Amino acid sequence: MKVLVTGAAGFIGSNLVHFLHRERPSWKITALDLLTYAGNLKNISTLLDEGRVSFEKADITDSESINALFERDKYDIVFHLAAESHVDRSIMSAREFVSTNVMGTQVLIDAAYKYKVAKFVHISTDEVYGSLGPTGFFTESTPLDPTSPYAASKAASDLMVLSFCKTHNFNASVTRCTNNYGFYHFPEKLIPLFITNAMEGKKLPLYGDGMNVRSWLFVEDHCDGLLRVAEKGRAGEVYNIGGTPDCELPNRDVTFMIREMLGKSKDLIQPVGDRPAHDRRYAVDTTKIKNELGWEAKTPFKQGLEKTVAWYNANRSWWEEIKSGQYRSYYEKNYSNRG
Ligand code: NAD
Ligand code: TDX
Repeated sequence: MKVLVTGAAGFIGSNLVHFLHRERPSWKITALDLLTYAGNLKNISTLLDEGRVSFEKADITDSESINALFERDKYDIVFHLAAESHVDRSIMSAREFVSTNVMGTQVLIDAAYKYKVAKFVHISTDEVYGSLGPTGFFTESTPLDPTSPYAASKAASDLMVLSFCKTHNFNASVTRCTNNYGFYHFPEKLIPLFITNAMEGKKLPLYGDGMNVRSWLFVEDHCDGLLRVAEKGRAGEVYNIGGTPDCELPNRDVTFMIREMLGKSKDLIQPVGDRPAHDRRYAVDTTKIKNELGWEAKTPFKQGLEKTVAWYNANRSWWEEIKSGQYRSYYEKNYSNRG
């Protein structure tokens, strides 16, 4: 089986490459990534060094390179994760989000359709549904109502994929997961930022009242769901993927748990100005993937968070290098005007 993973040097993509290599050792995996600020080859370097996975540096918006690759390799399955993925960056500038997330997805599905890829898995997000009130869950038929430019670009790409299923009988499934956490997570998102800031004795900048709720999914559980969708998911269908029942928490509680696990004082928490149009709550109904594909999240939040904290403790050089580089200018820009 020939498999392409796009965004394979990013957080979820690199975890997926490790997972697929472990679970399906006979598969020939190509890891594709442009290596933007968020891509880091170190995430998959052990597999690359041992020649177990091959790497292609390519831009998914470059149709010539993408078509040449598909013509050469004739993939059976494509897992599409390459994206601009950070909401705060999309608020500063939306252009790259439309280019990569919308145009890049269109280039990939054109190539996958032309070169007869048997299965295309498009990795999307629960953010396309918008913001929930204090109760209820997003189901796969909840209308799309994205808030941020990031979420709008993901919604557009989902609809483009689903249109190919309807128009061309393209065999694609769309997955919409909740917030992931785990190893190799770029330290601009809440959990890795707060773990690493706490380790450095730096403030934990909590947006607004800290009561926005997210539903946390351990990245390995997510990878297991993606493999099931690739092998058994139905064409033209959307599958929500979410965490264990204890995973839905206000940011304030997640911050508290991180601080406690690292034995840091309450003074580290710093309330800062809110994100514009900050979605209040996300939570997904996962009945469909459970009933159809037998998938359920396995990792309780506290256990996953402990493993994640231990990983950041054991891999300081990985994140210290990121935080000392060009990422610093983004950090200063994002947090300097929040008061
Ligand atoms: P990430 O930002 O860590 O990784 C994205 C990767 O895509 C990076 O390695 C980057 O170099 C690569 N990339 C960006 N532009 C590219 C281009 N033009 N061509 C080729 N590669 C390019 O993101 P992530 O958190 O791993 O998210 C992966 C996917 O999952 C995204 O599609 C995202 O929307 C989705 N998702 C993420 C989460 C989450 O909690 N992290 C939740 C829901 C959905
Ligand atoms: O410094 C911070 N302080 C803070 O309070 C940061 C970075 C975030 N937050 C809050 C905002 C959110 O309520 O924490 C919550 C999580 O924020 P992010 O980690 O930026 O994630 P979110 O905006 O929820 O989006 C994530 O989940 C869905 C991913 O970044 C997306 O790629 C994914 O689609």
